[in-house]
Amino acid sequence: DATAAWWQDAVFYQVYVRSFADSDGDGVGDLEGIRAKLGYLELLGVDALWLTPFFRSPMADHGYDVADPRDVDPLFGDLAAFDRLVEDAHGHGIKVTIDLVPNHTSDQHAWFQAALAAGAGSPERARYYFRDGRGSEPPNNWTSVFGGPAWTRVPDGQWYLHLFAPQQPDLNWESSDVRVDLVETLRFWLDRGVDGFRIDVAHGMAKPEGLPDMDPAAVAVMAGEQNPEVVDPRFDNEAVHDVHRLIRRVLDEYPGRMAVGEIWVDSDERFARYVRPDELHLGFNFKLARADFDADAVRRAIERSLLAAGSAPPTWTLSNHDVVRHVTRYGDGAEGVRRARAMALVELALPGAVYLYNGEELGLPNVELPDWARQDPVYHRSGGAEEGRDGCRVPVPWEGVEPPFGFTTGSSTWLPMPAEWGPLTVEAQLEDPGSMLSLYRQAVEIRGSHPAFDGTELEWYGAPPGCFAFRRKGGGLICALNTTAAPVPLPPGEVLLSSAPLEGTLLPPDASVWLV
Ligand code: ISL
Repeated sequence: DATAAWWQDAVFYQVYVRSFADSDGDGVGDLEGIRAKLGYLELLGVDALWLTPFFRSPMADHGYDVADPRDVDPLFGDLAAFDRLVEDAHGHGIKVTIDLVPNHTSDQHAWFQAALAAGAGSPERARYYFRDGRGSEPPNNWTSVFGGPAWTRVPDGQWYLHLFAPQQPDLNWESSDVRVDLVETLRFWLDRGVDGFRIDVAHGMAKPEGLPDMDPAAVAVMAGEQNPEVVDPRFDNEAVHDVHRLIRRVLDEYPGRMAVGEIWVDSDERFARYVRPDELHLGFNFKLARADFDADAVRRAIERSLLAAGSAPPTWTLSNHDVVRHVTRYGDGAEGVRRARAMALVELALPGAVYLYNGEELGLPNVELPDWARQDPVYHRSGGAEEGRDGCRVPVPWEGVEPPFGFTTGSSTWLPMPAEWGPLTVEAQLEDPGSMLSLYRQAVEIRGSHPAFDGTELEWYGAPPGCFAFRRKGGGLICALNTTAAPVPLPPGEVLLSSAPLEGTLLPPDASVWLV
């Protein structure tokens, strides 16, 4: 459909900037590193990048604590490097979208420092949530998503709200300063040529009048889903939709730009409200990332994602920088890899926007890191009780036979890389037709060019237990998945691609196939 906007069926590639490619030898990925790999990204065939935060930050949450949203942190480069990256990416036919973190700032942001200095009742404090406590207790019983109370006391006795780490104070979206500043940030990057934004915690921002206590049953664990039975006053408040409408009004002044929200809202009806025509263009849901490798569970995740998208295109995510990589979720080792191959074809068969996470095209597993190497504040704040998210953030292996596998010209990397990753490098997989990388390249290519992928509606076929098959009504692509331990008959049709060698007319266990 030539009239469709580019993002409606795009393959996005999430670059976790710290971990993609390092150009200056400090062991941390950077913008020039990404620029040097644009040839690879073009070969992979992705339409657009999502860059995780590279803004000025003290890195208490690896950049999701932003001290200046309109500047590049020196760790990652500078504004000139960003401009070069956008220009070259566009030259390769790749769009660039960036992360926006509107729910909170860093505690090192000039506004928060001014608020600390200014004292109770000041306009400086009104940009955040500063409150008096209840006696010596916090103002309410809210907990932080990263564990512990959502309030921290400052020397003069007041408390400030942080739904994440104490270094991430929540902004008050009733403050006009906060709104005006967001518009300035949007324009700043739009004028530099970015094609869109990923909105962090898009279900956050607005807080209910009076900050009422939460029902402890609403406690959402990290990367958890809210309990649909109870209302969680911390998230999904009505006024958040005003913020999304504000963002949309600005974006609409710039043709072809888009925003996708990170939306952890369990109810499909409430989720759909974020992607109404005057709000976000797309919303991430995490249903595929949470489904076991089981045909019924995957089918349910697909059907619910379609419902939750409402009239917007759905989005699909198997992995990101907050969840255990899917090779590992599916059982690790050869089994995990087989299943990840099968799910790659399921994901890339679906209508809507696909978000790949850097390294998934190489079949990287989650890494079990030694305690000394762990960096995630989620791990440290829980005193080690929570695993943390470092295991999915280990740098990408590019070439060679030992760490740092071409990730950096230096000798060490911000998280250690496993010695056994030699066979997983881009170099090792590029020319191997049986590699995960070759499967992704073929699948992305076919998805983008074959008429069987036309149309957005799905139709489900009857399939043996533990299997499913759907057909894209417009173009006729059929995708079948077998999650059982025995081979099953293939649906009729001509095979376009399969995740594993087919056994005659049988689809092997842990495999999927595309037919037309
Ligand atoms: O709110 C949640 C559950 O209701 C969480 O899952 C939350 O949405 C999620 O942790 C938000 O993640 C994003 O914002 C964090 C950052 O640490 C993550 O890396 C980012 O993806 C704070 O900015």
